[in-house]
Amino acid sequence: MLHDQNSSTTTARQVRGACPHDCPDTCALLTTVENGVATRVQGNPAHAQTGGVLCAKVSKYPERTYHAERILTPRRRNGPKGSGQFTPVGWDEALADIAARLGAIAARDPQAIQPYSYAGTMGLVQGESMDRRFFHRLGASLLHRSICATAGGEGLVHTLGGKVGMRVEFFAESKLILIWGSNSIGSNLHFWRIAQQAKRGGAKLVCIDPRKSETAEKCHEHIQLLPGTDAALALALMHELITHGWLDHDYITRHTVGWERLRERALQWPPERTAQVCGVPVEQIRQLARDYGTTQPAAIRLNYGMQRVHGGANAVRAVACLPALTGAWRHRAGGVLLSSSGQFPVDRAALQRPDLLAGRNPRTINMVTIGDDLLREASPAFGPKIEALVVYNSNPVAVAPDSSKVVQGFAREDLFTVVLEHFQTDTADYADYLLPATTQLEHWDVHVAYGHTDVLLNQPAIAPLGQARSNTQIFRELAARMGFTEPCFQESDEQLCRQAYGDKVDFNRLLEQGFAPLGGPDAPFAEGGFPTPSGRCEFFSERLAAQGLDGLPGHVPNHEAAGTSTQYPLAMISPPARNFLNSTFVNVKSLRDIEGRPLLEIHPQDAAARGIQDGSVVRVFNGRGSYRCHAHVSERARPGVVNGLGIWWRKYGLDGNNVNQLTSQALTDLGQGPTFYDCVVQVEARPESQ
Ligand SMILES: Nc1nc2c(c(=O)[nH]1)N[C@H]1C(S)=C(S)[C@@H](COP(=O)(O)OP(=O)(O)OC[C@H]3O[C@@H](n4cnc5c(=O)[nH]c(N)nc54)[C@H](O)[C@@H]3O)O[C@H]1N2
Ligand SMILES: Nc1nc2c(c(=O)[nH]1)N[C@H]1C(S)=C(S)[C@@H](COP(=O)(O)OP(=O)(O)OC[C@H]3O[C@@H](n4cnc5c(=O)[nH]c(N)nc54)[C@H](O)[C@@H]3O)O[C@H]1N2
Ligand code: SF4
Ligand SMILES: [Mo]
Repeated sequence: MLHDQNSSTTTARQVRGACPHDCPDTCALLTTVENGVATRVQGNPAHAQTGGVLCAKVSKYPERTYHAERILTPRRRNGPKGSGQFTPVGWDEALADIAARLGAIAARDPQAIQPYSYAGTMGLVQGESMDRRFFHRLGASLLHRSICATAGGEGLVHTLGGKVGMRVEFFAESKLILIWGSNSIGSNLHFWRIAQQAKRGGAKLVCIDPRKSETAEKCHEHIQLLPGTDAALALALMHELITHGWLDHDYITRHTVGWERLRERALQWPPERTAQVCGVPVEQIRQLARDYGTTQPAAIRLNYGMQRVHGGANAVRAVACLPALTGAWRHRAGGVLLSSSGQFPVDRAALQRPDLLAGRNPRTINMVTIGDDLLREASPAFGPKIEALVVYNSNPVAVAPDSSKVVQGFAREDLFTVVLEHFQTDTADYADYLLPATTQLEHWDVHVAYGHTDVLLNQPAIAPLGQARSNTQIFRELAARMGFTEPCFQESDEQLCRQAYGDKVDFNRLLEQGFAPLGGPDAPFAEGGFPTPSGRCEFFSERLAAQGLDGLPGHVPNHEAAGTSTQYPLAMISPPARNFLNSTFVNVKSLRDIEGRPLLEIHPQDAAARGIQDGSVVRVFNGRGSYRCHAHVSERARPGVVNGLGIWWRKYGLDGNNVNQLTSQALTDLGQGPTFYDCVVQVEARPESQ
């Protein structure tokens, strides 16, 4: 018999939580706990966005939590750097030594200490509270947390004014949905449920993606364009909207800026030119424009897959202009959604306490270029050499681009590395100290979402396993040992949860229900009111122009465009595998078994030209490195583009590496983001014995 969490008389109870993963859906969880053991993790049926359904990955959360390989005691390195050899050590000894080592570096220059974290948990408390306070107080270098979304984020800021857009639930009423740069079935499952509702209501679904993904094959139409050509496609759509008069002139006049200039730009992109650039049939572009220009309400679900290229921000800008041209925003089922996270009223200053910097202004390291930066010597421009790294909520050795540089950096004998983790990841292998962290079932947290607009609370379901401690607890204790006496280092996780939203969200409601909708208008920009400086949708951005940049969205070719190199004639993208979440879950056997082994999808024509058989071992290489894996000869890949699904742990690879051996540290047009999908390679048949 199951009882509510407030009942203490039974042995089985259900605890309300939130999925911590970097996924737009941020599901509400219900964890069944029997005799102190979490036996089942389910979707909370009371939460509309979750609808009682979780993805396959998080349904396996107990398997991950109670995994035999969980790190449950602190460990100290006892072999060469990177060997992954450790001996258990007590918490007191580990923390005292870490504090002493960091203290000695800080006495010379605290900027030689580098935090490195991302969204292993998206929780505001375990991800961006006590940790930030600690590093701010210390005066450590700051980190530009750019590895995912900064290009798209900047694109939105300079067009719509922020990470704002349609309410996801209203896509159900749309009559045309463009799923653009997103494999929703794999990485935004709960949006796909909504798109199915729309489909049943007669909506046409169009997928725009270089890969014939699980989602692309289930849409009515698939535009299989070359990577990094989305802005060109959006400009051609504008060209057709203009030449056919499919425009809402009233909306344009009242709620946009820069129309005349955008018009001139778009008229340079007739479908014939665009078809060449995008590598798709011209009629497909015309049809897409006709559909978009003549169907109301029309909605666009963008995802970050289309902004991991040189022109990622410009592409997002170009697409985000479309709904203002047709007046799609007038309908609650029209507009665009990339991320909703800008709508959450988080009190980050209270959580992160930047005031603890006390007037210091440390340098900022971009997490995308950690490979190069770990190898840099001290210089006036760079500042001190990085002497210590503290990694948590991230697995950079597997996920950061240009891995051979990253590995070389992590392998530095003179680098002191502390890793807070659940498992011995590729990054943990390089730790001097590996500290056991709690999972979402074992700690408090409070969440934003980027694919809906509900706040979620996560209450701990079980006690920490073994000697695991939460990130917050580890930073609290390090602070104490470093002599940081400010009262903010004593605050509990529950206090931090309450501070995140202050009085903006009813905490009692979160405690009782597990979630609380933010509210807000159904059709946010029906009457304009964009959060830009002009209050309008900015086709032309004065802010960009003032920086000497193009004020209009334009097609910015890839750093490494498909077909531009004879040596490396194929473009490679490396989108996520459905059963992993970035590099999380790769070590969960039931999920790894579904994915099988690291694969490179290659089109039958490209395979035949190279004598490559399905299932055989191939070598994929470019000037940065070489990676062997198995070929999957399949029309999931388009001609000229190969797909290296990610993100496998290096240690599961044939040669102990992964696809990031090939990706580059080059940055995007705005936001200094990564360009994982802007990469050229050559592929050759390579028998296993070689
Ligand atoms: N199962 C699963 N879910 C995930 C993740 C995961 O790893 N696995 N990752 C999470 C993370 S970190 C994020 S940021 C979110 C969003 O994650 P995204 O990385 O946006 O993931 P996808 O939705 O798979 O979108 C990627 C799609 O973009 C396509 N693509 C690649 N290059 C281009 C291009 O130039 N143009 C266009 N139009 N499409 C392109 C790829 O083929 C792929 O199908 O999802 C999250 N959800
Ligand atoms: N080639 C290629 N590379 C990519 C991408 C791609 O599409 N292709 N995608 C990029 C994108 S979009 C992203 S967002 C990044 C993601 O990169 P990361 O944010 O590094 O994501 P993960 O690989 O999932 O690693 C998160 C780690 O955090 C740990 N963790 C989870 N919860 C906690 C906790 O509470 N405490 C501590 N201490 N640890 C915890 C997990 O065990 C896991 O090992 O990768 C990027 N890299
Ligand atoms: S990973 Fe995404 S779909 Fe899966 S449970 Fe978490 S939020 Fe939901
Ligand atoms: Mo991401």
